[in-house]
Amino acid sequence: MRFPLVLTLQALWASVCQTMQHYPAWGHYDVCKSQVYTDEGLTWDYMACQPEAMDMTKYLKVTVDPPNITCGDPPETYCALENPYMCNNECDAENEDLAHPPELMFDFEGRNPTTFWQSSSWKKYPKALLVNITLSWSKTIELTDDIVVTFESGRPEQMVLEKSLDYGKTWQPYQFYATDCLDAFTMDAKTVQDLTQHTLLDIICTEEYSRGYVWKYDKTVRFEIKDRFALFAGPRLHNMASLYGQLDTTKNLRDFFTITDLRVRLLRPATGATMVDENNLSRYFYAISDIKVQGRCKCNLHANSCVFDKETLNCECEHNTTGPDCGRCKRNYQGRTWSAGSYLPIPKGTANTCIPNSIGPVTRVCDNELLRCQNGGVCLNNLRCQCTAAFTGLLCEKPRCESELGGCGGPDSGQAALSSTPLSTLLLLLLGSTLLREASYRPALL
Ligand SMILES: *[C@@H]1O[C@H](CO)[C@@H](O)[C@H](O)[C@H]1NC(C)=O
Ligand SMILES: *[C@@H]1O[C@H](CO)[C@@H](O)[C@H](O)[C@H]1NC(C)=O
Ligand SMILES: *[C@@H]1O[C@H](CO)[C@@H](O)[C@H](O)[C@H]1NC(C)=O
Ligand SMILES: *[C@@H]1O[C@H](CO)[C@@H](O)[C@H](O)[C@H]1NC(C)=O
Ligand SMILES: [Ca+2]
Repeated sequence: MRFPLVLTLQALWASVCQTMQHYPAWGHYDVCKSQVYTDEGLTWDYMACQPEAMDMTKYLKVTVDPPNITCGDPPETYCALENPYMCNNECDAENEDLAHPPELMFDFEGRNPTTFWQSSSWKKYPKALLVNITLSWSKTIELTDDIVVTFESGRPEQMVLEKSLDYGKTWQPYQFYATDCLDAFTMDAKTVQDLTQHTLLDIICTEEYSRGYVWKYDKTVRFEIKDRFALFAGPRLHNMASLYGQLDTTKNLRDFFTITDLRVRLLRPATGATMVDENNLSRYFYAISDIKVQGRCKCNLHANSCVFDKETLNCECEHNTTGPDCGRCKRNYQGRTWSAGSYLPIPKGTANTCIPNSIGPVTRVCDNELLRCQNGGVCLNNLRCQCTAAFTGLLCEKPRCESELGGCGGPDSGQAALSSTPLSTLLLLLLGSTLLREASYRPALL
């Protein structure tokens, strides 16, 4: 019996691996609950869930500081950075075709010519040309992809990307950008490739996106989210499970990718390789055609959708939670303290639902922190363990065959091989159900 079982195992494992590779929804946590048949009949099974990642620029409010730094009031003509005799860039706030308001950083791009926001020129040189572009969501969001700022002008020689986690009250730098990091910020130049799992949260200064005259062809400035994810999930992000596991247990890591606001601080415009031409300052300005921000509403794994209503984003909370981020229990559902859902165990996570007050002092059967359900069992609402098909008992401590007539059979039986082989939970589940189809099934006595 053992030999064919091993073959089945290998076949199963191969098909599990294939499913994981070809099934992009793996680990997406897109369902909050489902109906399941258990020993007690039809019940709800609650799972950790989160909204889809989306284009977050549709839901932001943009502020440019100082307020009158946007070009066109009064109208102005600009010259090209690489050619001071080419002066055909006109800005006039009164003329729709020649105006460059902030909204043009977030409109649909892909048309030709591009649409862009533009600042007035560096007329007050050598006084610094400082501009803040602040993006506010009034909602906590989690970044899922690189932030990409595309410049229509040359990329700035100095800039800082900042983030806020408290709706703009306090700001922390995310990344520094300069042609010369040491000179501009007294920081050593690094790239995201220099980071490791241990230094992932370091704030670096990079010269990658500010260099020299190549700007005509390379216009983007990035904040690399995916490269940071890859430190845990592997180069092609195929091991998202590992990343989710880390996010679950490390608050700092989770917070690093969480924001309510972003700020691009422009500190010095592109001047080219040469010195600043004081006779023709119309060559120096900032212009941005596009800013990309991909992310999802932070709902603490208690919602799979987030709606934009009355100009704000709100999680549609499940699991009897409430609040903009599902950050507390609903009234009358405070039977135990609120906690965020958990990505673990993979793939369905743990919902950590809020429970009614009336249940009174709850007798906790299981606990997710200590993972007391055994043999792959999952703790449901701290009230009971949901065991895999091969196990039973309050904490799934008993092999199911023990409660059947004749016990578990000899050491060569399939069940014995099963329980002595360390296998993933998933595999156990699959295998359990195939075995059960053959074995006669009897509900266990609790
Ligand atoms: C830009 O924001 C920073 C704080 O993030 C502030 O110190 C600075 O004064 C602002 N600059 C402008 C031009 O508003
Ligand atoms: C913006 O307004 C301030 C104060 O009103 C003024 O000092 C400054 O010159 C203005 N800047 C531009 C570019 O118009
Ligand atoms: C800048 O150069 C252009 C092209 O030669 C010229 O029309 C313009 O007057 C110059 N501006 C200044 C301030 O010299
Ligand atoms: C919330 O509470 C109601 C009433 O007890 C219950 O029917 C429902 O299933 C609960 N929902 C969740 C997600 O726990
Ligand atoms: Ca645009």
